[in-house]
Amino acid sequence: MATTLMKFARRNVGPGLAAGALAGILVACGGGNGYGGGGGGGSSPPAPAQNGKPGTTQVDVKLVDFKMELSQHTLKAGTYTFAVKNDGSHTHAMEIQGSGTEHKTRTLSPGESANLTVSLKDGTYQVYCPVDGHKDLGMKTSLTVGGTASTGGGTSTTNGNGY
Ligand SMILES: [Cu+2]
Repeated sequence: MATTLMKFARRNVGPGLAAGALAGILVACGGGNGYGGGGGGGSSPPAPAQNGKPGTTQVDVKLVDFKMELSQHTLKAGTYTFAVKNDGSHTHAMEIQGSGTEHKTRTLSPGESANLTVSLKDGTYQVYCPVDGHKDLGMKTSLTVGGTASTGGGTSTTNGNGY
């Protein structure tokens, strides 16, 4: 019996593979935790992949004279590490303010960088350089947390899952 099965499997290795891959994708999309059958195949699922530690994502911030460039302007609520780099020729810093919180890096000399880890709740945040006058020169931008995903439902959407 076993040999018959093996023969069968071998004969169908070509289309069998394709069918298996399809089944794997279906299982993955259904949210079941499969037996590792997928094994991280080359398919790209629609959900964003969490790399490494879940819940901590890096946002790159570049400070130049006199602008602030964020790698992302829309985030989900969660904990983020802002990797701030001063690429300008003046001293700069990054400050983030909103939803009742306020955090800032130390003042960075040209070429220096600093990391700032912040827990962000839904809301709109101002991100700017607190060095005198730089904000008015254009070193400011905004960051929206949680705004895009939830259209309806009000508060219930953000309660349960801590993503
Ligand atoms: Cu500045």
